[in-house]
Amino acid sequence: MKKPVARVAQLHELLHDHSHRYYVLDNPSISDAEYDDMFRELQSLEAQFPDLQTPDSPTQRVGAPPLDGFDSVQHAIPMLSLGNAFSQDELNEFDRRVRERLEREGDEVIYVAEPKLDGLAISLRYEHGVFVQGATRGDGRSGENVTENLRTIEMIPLKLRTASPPAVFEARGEVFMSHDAFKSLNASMQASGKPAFVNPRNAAAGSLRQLDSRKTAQRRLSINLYGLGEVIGMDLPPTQMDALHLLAAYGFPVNNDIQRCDGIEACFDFYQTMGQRRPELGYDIDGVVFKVDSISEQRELGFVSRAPRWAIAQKFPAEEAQTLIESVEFQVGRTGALTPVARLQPVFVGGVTVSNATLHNMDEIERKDIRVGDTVIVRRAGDVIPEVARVVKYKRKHGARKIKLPQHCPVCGNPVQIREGEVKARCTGGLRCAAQVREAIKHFASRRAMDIDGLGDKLVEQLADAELINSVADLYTLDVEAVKAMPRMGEISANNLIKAIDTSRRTTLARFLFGLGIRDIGESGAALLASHFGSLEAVMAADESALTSIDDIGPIAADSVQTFFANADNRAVVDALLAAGVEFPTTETMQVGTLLSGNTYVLTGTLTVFTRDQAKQKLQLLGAKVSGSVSGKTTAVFAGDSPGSKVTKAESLGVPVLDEAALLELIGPVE
Ligand code: D41
Repeated sequence: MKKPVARVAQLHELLHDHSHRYYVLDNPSISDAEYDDMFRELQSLEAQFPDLQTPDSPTQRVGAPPLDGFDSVQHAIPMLSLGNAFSQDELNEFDRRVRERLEREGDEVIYVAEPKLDGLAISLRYEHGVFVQGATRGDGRSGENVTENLRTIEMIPLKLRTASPPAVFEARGEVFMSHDAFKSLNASMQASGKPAFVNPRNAAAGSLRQLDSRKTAQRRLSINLYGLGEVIGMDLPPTQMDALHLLAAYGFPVNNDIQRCDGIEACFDFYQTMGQRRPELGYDIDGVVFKVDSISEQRELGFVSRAPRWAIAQKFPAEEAQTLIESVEFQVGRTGALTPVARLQPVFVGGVTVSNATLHNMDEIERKDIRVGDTVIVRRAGDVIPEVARVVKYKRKHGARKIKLPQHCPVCGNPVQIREGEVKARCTGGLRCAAQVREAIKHFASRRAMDIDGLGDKLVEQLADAELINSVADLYTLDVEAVKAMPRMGEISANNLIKAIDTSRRTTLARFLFGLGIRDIGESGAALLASHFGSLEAVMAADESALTSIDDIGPIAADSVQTFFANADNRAVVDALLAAGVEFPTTETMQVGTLLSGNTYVLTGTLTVFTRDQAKQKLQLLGAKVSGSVSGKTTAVFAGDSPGSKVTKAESLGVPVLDEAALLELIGPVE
């Protein structure tokens, strides 16, 4: 057996190496399970010998406590900005100036061509090979200290891959979000009723700005490095291409499409090729960057007003077009959010005809000073909804009208409200707003809520179109005849649906509360309310202090609960549901909050008798807390098959680890 010190060092080496192979080279050589085993071994050694836990340990990516704000960081060497070229002429002009200054009018300059990633510029600082600080570019002189957030990006090495690191090494690059990561992030934002990000760049910026690095860790950010900042204790590479190779050798991800181009013609070819390949890259680029390859030539050229004379960005033509705003309407979404949408004179932008464009919210309208009748620039970026980029002010006519937020919902007439600290206006109509009701019914019927088998989104739309359902309560008035009249509905499916609706009457208070679709109350919030209050009446009667006395229910969620039940329409729907026979078994309310209150459990691994969700619900019903992470406060960990690192953590903290049989004994089988 190796000494712990030696084994920890060896595990660092192995884990760094394998995570580099996996995330940077995209070429793993061991299985995830083997990786996890080593990771757990390291965690348990670190738990045994806390002195051996260092900031560059692979276990230290996530877990730093949330911050109150970001400190400002002075860049040792300013992060320069980039000049732009918008045409081939401007690019040729750049090349001419470079050759003139270098007194090389006769020959071609060697450039390096790089895709221009559409993200956020950042700097990563390593001291003696260890990652010590990460910062945003900010204004170029100083940015924000986002070290803990950057640390969670697996592509970033916590340690340089070299035996003899320089005293200081600063790498610079761009943090961005792939289209895949962006789509799945927005899907989950929308699923939990939060506004989606407008584009991957905003999503990347928002993710890097999280005060709680654990949130950043869930965001799947990417990074590419393209330059050096302060370097002390080693010779600088002689060319940009060498610098990129050095970055790659040190373990950093470097963009695959970077190319050396001899002369400006080759640069222009690169620009055109990248323009064509742009849709299939899987991430946004907004142009290409050309840099003089030779560092000594870069020095000779120097910079003017913070932009180097030796580099230029050639931007892709924006997919923009001019048109007229004919009117503005407010669309009502699932949570009642009102989104102003401009109806446009149809215009061709980036390959499609656009006749609607989002104005996002009232703040954006104000900021851009958009009015009805204005001539505007419409922008389309990738597969994002078209937006109004700006107003062509000199074309503004006398009659241009300011856009006013309606006081009442355009669909249901209930008052519109903007909550303090929020930008989105919302319809307060809740379950009685026709626009919200369809989404509400879909949510009510969904698997994790009332679990009505066979009632999919499409059928909800059809039933609502036929005006058979105007609220969730109407579901319980449906009969076979009515359902059978829907397109492609047979006798059997109709019968099955009615049966499924009938079955859903017997539910749990947690599912019912979740199914109501109260803002800010997700599945676990609903379970907490149910187990804490035990009855619907008690939840409806709860005041702010009663609600916020529950761990994990903050003032915003508490306000949402009160606002929901204060609405007479919502209360009428709840009454109608109860009158239709929706009920919660008494066993639930009797046991709640007593048997296991004060205990906190962690579930890990695959369970066989029930799913982890079922076990979690049951534990919560019995008054226990169920947490995602093991700490000294954990009562016990229940581990199913192939459990993760939580078991090691529990063992190192002396928290009991029990099996599924013990869990079954504690909470009984699922009914
Ligand atoms: O991909 C990029 N967004 C990118 C940005 C790049 N590939 N190279 C860059 N090079 C520079 C200089 C030449 C000044 C070192 C840049 C940027 N700057 C840059 N990004 C944001 C501001 C400047």
